[in-house]
Amino acid sequence: MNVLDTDFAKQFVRAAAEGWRQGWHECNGGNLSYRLRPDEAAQVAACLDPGEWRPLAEGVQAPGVAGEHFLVTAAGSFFSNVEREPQACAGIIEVDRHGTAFRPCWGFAGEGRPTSELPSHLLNHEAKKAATEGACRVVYHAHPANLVALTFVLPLEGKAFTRELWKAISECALVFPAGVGVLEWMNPGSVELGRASAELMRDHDAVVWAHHGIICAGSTFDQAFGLLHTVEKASEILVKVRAMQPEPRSFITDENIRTMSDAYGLGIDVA
Ligand code: 2HA
Ligand code: ZN
Repeated sequence: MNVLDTDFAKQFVRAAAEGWRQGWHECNGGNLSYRLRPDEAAQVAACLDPGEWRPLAEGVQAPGVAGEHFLVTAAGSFFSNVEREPQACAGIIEVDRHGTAFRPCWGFAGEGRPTSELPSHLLNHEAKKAATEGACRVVYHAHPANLVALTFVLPLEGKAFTRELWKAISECALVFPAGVGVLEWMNPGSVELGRASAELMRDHDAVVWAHHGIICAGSTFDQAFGLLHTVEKASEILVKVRAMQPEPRSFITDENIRTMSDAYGLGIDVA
């Protein structure tokens, strides 16, 4: 079956196009990856044309995703073009059986290569695959403006940052009861950023990158996209509230969050 006719590729293209329409992907900002199910890899096997093996990155090992196929955005590609030119803006890679190398198998038309954030994507996939018994398949990185603005004024610490988001709209505690992780500014595309994110991804589905953006994980495109959308919506509200009134008259209290946690079985420890 043609790669672009598959359900996973269609959903990939739709998520990228929608992220662009949300304004989260200036220039070549952001990247997206999907870990193919074995039946999906088999479905497209006839279209794959493997190239040379290349090392993942200096010292990077991801044995937890050895042998897996990923559909990923291409380095330098614009999300605004994914819908029009998916074969140039994305491609399929296969990770070798040791988890230390990859080879391009489809797409990346015109000398393309996988995203500069490939170490982050693969290390995050490895962490989430292990933490979710294989359920997690999507990793999505974007640059939403309100969230990035908040990283200039909120403490760059997961618990405190999460509390601010939970206090903004009820939806947050429901959508991410495990909270968000937060990292101070680190070099984009670096292995250190990938490793630090993957460490936090064991306990969270979203990690904020200060003065840069956010990386989210989910078992489906809707889940990863919806999580990112919810974090950004709460951030927009916080930015507006703080601009209007530094001391808001009311907000969602710890007691309110406890009530939601009990009502919906969220397992949140507000202490
Ligand atoms: O340019 O978003 O973090 C792609 C990126 C790097
Ligand atoms: Zn980025």
